[in-house]
This record gives sequence, C-alpha cells and structure tokens, in this order.
Amino acid sequence: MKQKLEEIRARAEAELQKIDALADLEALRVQVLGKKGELTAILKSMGSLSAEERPKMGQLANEVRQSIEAMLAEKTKQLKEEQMRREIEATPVFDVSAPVDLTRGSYHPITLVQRECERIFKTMGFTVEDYSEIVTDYECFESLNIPKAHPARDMQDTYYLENGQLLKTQTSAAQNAIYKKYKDALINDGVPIKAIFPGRCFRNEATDACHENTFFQMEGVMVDKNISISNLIYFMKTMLSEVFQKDIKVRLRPGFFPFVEPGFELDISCLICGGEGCPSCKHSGWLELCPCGMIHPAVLRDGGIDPEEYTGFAFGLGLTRLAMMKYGIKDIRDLNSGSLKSLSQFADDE
Ligand code: FA5
Repeated sequence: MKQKLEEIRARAEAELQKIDALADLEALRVQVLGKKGELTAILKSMGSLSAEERPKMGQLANEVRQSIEAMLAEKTKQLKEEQMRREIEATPVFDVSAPVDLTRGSYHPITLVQRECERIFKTMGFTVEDYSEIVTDYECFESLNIPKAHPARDMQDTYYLENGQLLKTQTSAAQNAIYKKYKDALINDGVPIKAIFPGRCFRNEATDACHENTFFQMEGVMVDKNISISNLIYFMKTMLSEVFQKDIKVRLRPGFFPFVEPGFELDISCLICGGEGCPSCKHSGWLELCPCGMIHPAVLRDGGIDPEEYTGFAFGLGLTRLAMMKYGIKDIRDLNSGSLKSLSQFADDE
C-alpha cells in the first residue's frame, strides 16, 4: 500500500508538469482525489489492514493527499497568472500621446426634430417653455384629473424618489404650472395661452423597437375664448406637413386621457414600412404619435382658469417617434445607444 501511495503521488506530480489548461487540472483532481479517485479507493481499502498498520498508512495517505492538494493549488495559481498575463498582452494599448481625431460632433436626431418643431410653433405665436424632469405627484397626476388610485396611473408607472417626487412620465406634468404662469395675462389682457414644452419623460416599462424607458415628448396647449377641435386639427396638420415637407396620412380616433374631453389619438401612417406593417409600428401600419384633445374643465379650473369662459386644446407629441419617422430609424433603442456611427449620419442637417 505504501508503494501504491508513493506511485499515486509521483504520477500526479508528473501529470501536473504536462498540464497547461485549468480544465485539465480539474480533471486530474477528480481522477486522483474525487469520490471515485485513486487515492479515495485506497482510503476505502484501509479496513483490510492490521490494527498496527492502519494508523501508519492512514497518516501516509493523508500526507500524500495534502501534498497533491498543495501541488494542484500551486499549479492553479500559476495557470491563472499566465492567463491574466496573456489577456493583458492582448489588450490594445491606449496611447495618450496619439493625435486626436477632431471629427466634428453632431446634433442628436431628437434635438434636430425638437428644434424644427420649436421653429414651426414659434412662427405660429407659441412660446417655448422649459420644465423640470423631477416633478410632484400633483403636477404629474392630480392636477391632470388623475387622483390617487385612478386606473390611468397604471399605464404610466415610473421611478419614484425617496422624498415622494417622481421622474415625469409625460410633459403634461407642466400644464398646471403653465396655466398659472399665463392666466393673468389671459384673463386681464386677453392674451391667449399658446405654449409648447418639450421634455424628457420616463416610464418603467419593457423596451422594444418602439418603446423606450426614457424618451421625449413635446406638449402643446392653447387656451382662449372659443377654441375648438378645428383649431386643434389645424395646428396638428400644419406642424406635420412642415416637419415632413410632404403630405402625411393621419388618422384621428377616440382616445381616453382623464385631462382632455373629448380625447383623441392622432396616428400617422408608418413611414418606415409605408403602412405595410413592421416592428417599428407593431405591425399595424400606424404609429401612435400625438394624443390630443380639448382640455378638461377640471384641469383648467385647477390652473386658475374659468372653464365656463375659456376653452383650449392640448397635445402630447411623441418627439422620439417623430425623429424615428423623419429619419427612418427602425429601432427606438438606437437613439439612446450613444453609438456615434448611427447618430452622426444626421450631422449635415444643421
Ligand atoms: C401621454 O403621455 C399624454 N400626456 C398625451 C396627451 C397630452 C394627451 C395632451 C392628451 C393631451 P401617451 O402615454 O399616449 O400619452 O404618450 C404620448 C406619446 O408619447 C405616444 O403617442 C408616443 O408617441 C410617445 N410615447 C409614449 N410612451 C413611449 C415610450 N415608452 N417610448 C417612446 N415613446 C413613447
């Protein structure tokens, strides 16, 4: 038995010399020390030894096991170091002294579309407003006729801060503040409220070719005496034909939003597939682009405006989707990818 034990140790040592892959090392460990390994088999046969022999052989077997384990540990360390060295050598060196590529940066397609929309609406007498990305529950929901526990909140799950504020899910969150800002000029001086407010929105939802968790909308509102759905349709059509510089097929269908009554969904025929159906339009041929409607009396009242005297329209244009349609971008996720290769294609637009 003594001789067998010495043979196992010697063979293991010889095998170890030849191994140069971590996987082979593990195979050797199993072969010698594993449940069905050579050394384990010997330990199991100890019972047949005399009472005098057993402790001596037991001690030797333990020594052999420990020395093989030590050799395996040493070899593992050595192989891991070699592997790391190979990886470091294969990594390209970053040369801080190399000349810099001074290729001009470019505007993001969403910035380009946003500026284009701002230009169009400014020519029609709208002001452009900026608004915070972090808002209160009141701004994002309650002032929009969406009380706590209203089912409409389910469609717009978002990210909440510990102080109870949230990342805005819709640019509509600025409506209340805009009404309050301009109501005195409207009531006292008869100046209509005409404002657009582009902004980044956030929703906790699964992403696909036409949905992102971070995207841009552009809200627009107009409030005055005798504002009707005709005014709304006129501004929507003018904006779309200016942005695309051609006639775009649109459809208006009923849509529910607690802050407008009546409410509509304005869809455009998908420009990626020409209306045939593709992943960008969820295979429907149409793309939801701009929900809109007549501002709900409760929302006007909350903004300090008498709904008996004034009416208005509001719309929430999907700016990110507009950029996709304008530039033929098939997957919305490309817009947040930070890939200069895709984004720099639009550099010449401005
Ligand atoms: C709204 O957000 C309403 N605030 C719009 C509104 C404003 C209605 C004023 C009436 C009056 P909706 O959840 O449908 O509605 O989003 C509006 C548009 O934003 C959509 O048509 C779409 O173009 C865009 N949008 C919504 N969710 C996403 C998303 N996850 N990724 C990209 N675009 C989105």
